[in-house]
Amino acid sequence: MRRSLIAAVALTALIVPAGAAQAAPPDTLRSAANGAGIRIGTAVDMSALAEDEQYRTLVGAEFSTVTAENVMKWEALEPTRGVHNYEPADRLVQYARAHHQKLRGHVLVWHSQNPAWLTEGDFSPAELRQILREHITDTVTHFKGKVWHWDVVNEIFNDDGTWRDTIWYRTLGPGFVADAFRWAHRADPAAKLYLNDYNNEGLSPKSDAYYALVQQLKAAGVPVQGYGVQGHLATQYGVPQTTLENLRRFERLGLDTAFTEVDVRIPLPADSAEVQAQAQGFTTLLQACLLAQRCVSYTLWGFTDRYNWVPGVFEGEGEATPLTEDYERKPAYRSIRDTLRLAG
Ligand code: 9MR
Repeated sequence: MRRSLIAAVALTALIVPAGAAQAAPPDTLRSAANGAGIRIGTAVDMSALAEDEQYRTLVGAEFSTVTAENVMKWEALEPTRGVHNYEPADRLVQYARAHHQKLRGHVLVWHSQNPAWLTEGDFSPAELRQILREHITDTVTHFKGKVWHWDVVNEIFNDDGTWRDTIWYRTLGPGFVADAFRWAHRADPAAKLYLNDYNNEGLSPKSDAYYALVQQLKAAGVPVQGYGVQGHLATQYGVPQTTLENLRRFERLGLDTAFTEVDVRIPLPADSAEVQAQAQGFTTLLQACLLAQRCVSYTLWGFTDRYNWVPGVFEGEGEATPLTEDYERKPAYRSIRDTLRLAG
């Protein structure tokens, strides 16, 4: 009796992500994801978390991992050179701990949302490399032990597989990627270090570029551990069909995989066919995660249309998340939940 109890506890510890089970109310994405053995996440808008009680409750109830939508980006962490503002990010760290959630760190090296002092600074290559090194070391050290995954480099390739022309590539050449992973690993050896991009779900020139890069990094002993697929879809473009095949080839190189920013935007006004297509978009990516061997998490880039980046960027498009502005569940919510349940 006692032995089987111990065995049951041990088994539960193996299949349920640690700390996730007790905090998951029934009939949530979180409880369904626990059963399926993956983490479910969302990007978090820190103003909404502070001001909107319903939002705050849902982040804790529905998700087992969180990502800062903006407050861990360089312009937020170091708006003035040498003056750091970790406070909003630290609030998310505390929230995540209180709700037994993992934290995805987003993002260390990107071409966007960098502080003006950096982009307008006219630094030499040696100075810029030193600045990047300090940024990565300081940031990863500050959050050491609190971050599950770091998105180390974000959106470094164009869709055709060529290097994106950024301040990093232009000034430092492609070697900044290996440097970034090495510096991050040195500062927190336990954090899993990820590449991250959009339009890299399926087999494509862009994902081929990542595949070749991972081969090179691995051959050089660079600590790269994850391939992050953002998963920003749009109903008018359909769903990439080769996602599972793509995840598997990265897993064969020894990487974990994760969906990091999933949403499915719709040209407005949305008709019912598009609402169904949206649900399908979410579940097709989720099924690829569930069928892959090492896909550890599926993160939504926001879970309610009340706070969402899409209308500000894509004119005439929106409603990209599984909950309405009033927190009502859409077909997408039910499809994600039911797909997770069936896998459990
Ligand atoms: O959702 C973020 C939005 O609030 C910011 O204004 C925007 C600035 O570029 O970044 C958005 O998040 C992006 C993420 O950091 C990286 N992948 C694309 C996301 C959507 O643009």
